[in-house]
Amino acid sequence: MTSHEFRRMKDLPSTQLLGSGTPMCAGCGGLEALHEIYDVLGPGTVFVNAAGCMTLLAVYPFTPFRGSWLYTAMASAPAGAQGVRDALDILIAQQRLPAREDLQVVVLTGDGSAYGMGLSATSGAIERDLDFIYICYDNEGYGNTGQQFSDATPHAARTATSKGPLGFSGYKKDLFSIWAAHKPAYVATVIGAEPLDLARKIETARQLKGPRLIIALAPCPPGWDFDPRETADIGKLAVATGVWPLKEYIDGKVVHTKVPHPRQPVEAYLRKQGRFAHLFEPQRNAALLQELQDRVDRYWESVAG
Ligand SMILES: Cc1ncc(C[n+]2csc(CCOP(=O)(O)OP(=O)(O)O)c2C)c(N)n1
Ligand code: SF4
Ligand SMILES: [Mg+2]
Repeated sequence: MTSHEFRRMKDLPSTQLLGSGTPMCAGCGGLEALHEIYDVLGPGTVFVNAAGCMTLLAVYPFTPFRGSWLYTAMASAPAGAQGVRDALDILIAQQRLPAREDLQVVVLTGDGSAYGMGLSATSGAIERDLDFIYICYDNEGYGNTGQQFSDATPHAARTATSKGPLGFSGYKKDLFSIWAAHKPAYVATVIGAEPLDLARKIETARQLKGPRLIIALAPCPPGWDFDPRETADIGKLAVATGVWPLKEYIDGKVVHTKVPHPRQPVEAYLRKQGRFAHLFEPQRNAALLQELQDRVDRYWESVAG
């Protein structure tokens, strides 16, 4: 989003901007990444959005973007993208739309859709070689409905639906590998706190055709329980500790674009977030902390060399 567009957004009365007048959270890491992504993609973008926090960005007929916005059910965004792509192709074929005015079709959903409810529709769209970019802002839970756990929630995190002494018993699904197994045009992980890495990947994705996925880890102050001022620091720690590997899949190969060396202890990342406070208080859970560190170490050992 350009500063001009952002000013335009702020100039709107809040009731027009966000319907209920409720602003999105300060320090939203998803919004930070989306600002940066839109700076590269630009106004020739049609967003196809499934229900989640970013849905608050559009209240008919307003959005803070210059392009268009289509809202779909949680499981259906890639199907919506297929319809938009088909309509554009037909208009171009019938010379009712000049090819130079073609638009980039971009699915924008949270992890609830991308890792879970929408995965079947996504798999079908990749299979059909749909020409679209899928942006998942991954706040590791159902943020909009109060941070219930999702398929992207990390092991041991406390959520509204995993409040026990050990937090979430499951493990974060590996969406990057699930997409890569479909052999699409492009898959990348990004984070708003590393804007140069992010911008290069969005530019790469923009120039390719076919199914392309961008997963942006999205530090979420209320869901992860930290001060909104810490969003960038926590994002950088996710990378520096090796918890969020920055990588891309292109031409059939996976490349790590930023290898943290030496890696900081995972604890430095966990300590900053209330959702992991039970690992430190009332007493330190050394075994669980070690398990979390071991998982990260094993990942980096498996990709070394
Ligand atoms: C089929 C369906 N189930 C549940 C909901 C209620 N709902 C709206 S937003 C949301 C959370 C979505 O989570 P995610 O995709 O991670 O986006 P976030 O809210 O975190 O931005 C849910 C469960 C819905 N809209 N549709
Ligand atoms: S709940 Fe989290 S993801 Fe949703 S708007 Fe707030 S900070 Fe952003
Ligand atoms: Mg989410």
